[in-house]
Amino acid sequence: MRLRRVGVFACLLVVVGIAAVAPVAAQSVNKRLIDQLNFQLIYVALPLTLFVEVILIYAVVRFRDNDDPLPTAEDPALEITWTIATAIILLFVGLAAYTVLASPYITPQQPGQPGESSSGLAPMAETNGSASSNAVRVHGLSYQWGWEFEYPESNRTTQDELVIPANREVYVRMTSADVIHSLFVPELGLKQDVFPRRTTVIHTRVTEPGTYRGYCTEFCGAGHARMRTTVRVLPQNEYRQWLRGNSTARMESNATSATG
Ligand SMILES: [Cu+2]
Repeated sequence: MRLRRVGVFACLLVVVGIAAVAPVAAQSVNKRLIDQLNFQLIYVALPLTLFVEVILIYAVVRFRDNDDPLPTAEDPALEITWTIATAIILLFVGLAAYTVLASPYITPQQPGQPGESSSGLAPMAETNGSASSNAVRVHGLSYQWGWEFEYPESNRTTQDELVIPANREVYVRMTSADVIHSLFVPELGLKQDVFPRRTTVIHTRVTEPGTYRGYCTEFCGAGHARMRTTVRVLPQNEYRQWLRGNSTARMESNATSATG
């Protein structure tokens, strides 16, 4: 009777635990993939943890006052069962993780061969043959201690701010002017190291317009802690306006400086 009560309590804990870690709506495709994987793993891990804990507590209580313990009896059937059960669980974890890792969003095709892009923001070749032709491409140059982003569709460059449209495929091709940096945007599930004389790529599609914080997660010198980025995600029409508005402004300022 007491055991049944413990069982009911354990089931309640599982339900409450799963509800507590249930993912809220993800802001990008990348984040959704990562959240789904975490959720799947928790589905497996929570009941297993409770199962082990319940057996442990039961054994401690049940055999707490045993003056004459018996040696453990061999039970081949039981041993084979738990070996196979463990193998099935590990296989599930491996497959679930691999499916996410193999996604072109989580692991985009990286062009970063040494010497391929040795000149900073020089025009870069297409990353991915299968990428849709209307994907947005941005070039990012990291340095001690900041970011410069260049938008090939216009003349615009931004400092420490990446501006991208929502609901479009986005590729950010990045390189470093000096040491190793990285771009980490936790809320969007993005994290990619950036190397000098190499190109690495972030591939995403953000579903929720908004402003997200980005950090450098490779220790890159005295200013590392201050190396922050803002990712501003605009609705598509606002993004087009932003691109147009700025390129005009730049052309005007170029014309002014040319005549002045
Ligand atoms: Cu850095």
